[in-house]
Amino acid sequence: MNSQNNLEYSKYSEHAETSETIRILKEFRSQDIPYNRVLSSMCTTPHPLALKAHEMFIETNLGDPGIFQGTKKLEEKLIGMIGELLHGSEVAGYICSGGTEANIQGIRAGRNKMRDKIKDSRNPNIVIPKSAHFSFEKIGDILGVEVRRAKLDEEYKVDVSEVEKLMDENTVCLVGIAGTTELGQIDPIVELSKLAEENCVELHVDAAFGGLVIPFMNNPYPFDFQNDGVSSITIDPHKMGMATIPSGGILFRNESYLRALEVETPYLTSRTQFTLTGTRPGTGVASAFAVLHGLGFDGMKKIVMECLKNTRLLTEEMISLGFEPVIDPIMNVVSFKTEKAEKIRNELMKRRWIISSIKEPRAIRFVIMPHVTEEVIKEFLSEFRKIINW
Ligand code: 0PR
Repeated sequence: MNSQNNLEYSKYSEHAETSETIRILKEFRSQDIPYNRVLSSMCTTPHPLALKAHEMFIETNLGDPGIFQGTKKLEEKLIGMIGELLHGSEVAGYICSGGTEANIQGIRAGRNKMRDKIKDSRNPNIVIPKSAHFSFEKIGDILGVEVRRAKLDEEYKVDVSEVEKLMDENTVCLVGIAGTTELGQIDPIVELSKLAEENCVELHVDAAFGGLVIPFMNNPYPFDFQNDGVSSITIDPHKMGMATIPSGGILFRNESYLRALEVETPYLTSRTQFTLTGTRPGTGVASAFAVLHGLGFDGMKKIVMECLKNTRLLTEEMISLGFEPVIDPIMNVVSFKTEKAEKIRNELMKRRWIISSIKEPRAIRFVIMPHVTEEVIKEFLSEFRKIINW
């Protein structure tokens, strides 16, 4: 903040700690449940580097990149870094509000590029796995595309033969998920990519969660641009990237997808805009860059490995209590079968512990983020043991 701003704001910051305004803010904020009691969230406490960067970029607006030229360049650098992680050589994309917006833009670009190639341009459809995130419901509604849901196999991966059955001459895009919301499962992206290529349709990979987990695992599954059929990837720094909210990522194989999203912006410092929102914070860019650059590949790997270790710890303890995981955890998401899922969740909620439940199959679900340490898991389990004996 420059000195002029300091002068303007000084009257407000006087007695800030004791003022009525701050008291009210603290009162409401204290009603939120702290992350160390939340075992269901894909978001986490921002990394200290992210916090510092957020503060530095607090007033930036990438909706007007002619003003925030440095922030725009930083975004390009970050997209390049993520693109490299995702094995793309010509990637283009941007940092958005989250996985929902990234998925909307991925499908929108694919639809726009395919519009003139399908039989009936007014009736495009996409084929997604049954396990897809609910953001695809919104996509169907907003974009006017028919959403066809393919069945899963016994491991809860999309069944590629079912995807094939649902495709027709109006299919614009297939979707695969690298890290499903409920189970952390990875769809057979390699096979989906071949199918997309054979049929000349786009393939969007939703790696909102898994995109910043899989690359740091031992023997990572090839879910990214190394498959020639993959056109776009959702990858969210505000999940495992430990960036500040909002920070989502949409990356495309090349710039032609951005061109398919462009509208003219007559009076701004830039001539066109390919983003969904207009005004857009630079904090997500800065905080994501700070974490990825500051920690580097090795630092990220260390954090992911710790989360995977803690996931195994929780899984072993739950098995010893008689619970069976729906699938052997692949990443730091794990669900356990139980008919009493909702009851357990509600009982824990009363005690201010947050887990989630899923319906198919009925199970309780955990996401072992960096804030879910070994200590948190042990504390949780001691409370959990008390409530499962009814
Ligand atoms: N794609 C996948 C695979 C996701 O898991 C999610 C969100 C999205 C897209 C959408 O991302 P945004 O929420 O950033 O738009 N998955 C989490 C979920 O629905 C989001 C979440 C995060 C929910 C923190 C609760 C929470 O405390 O479970």
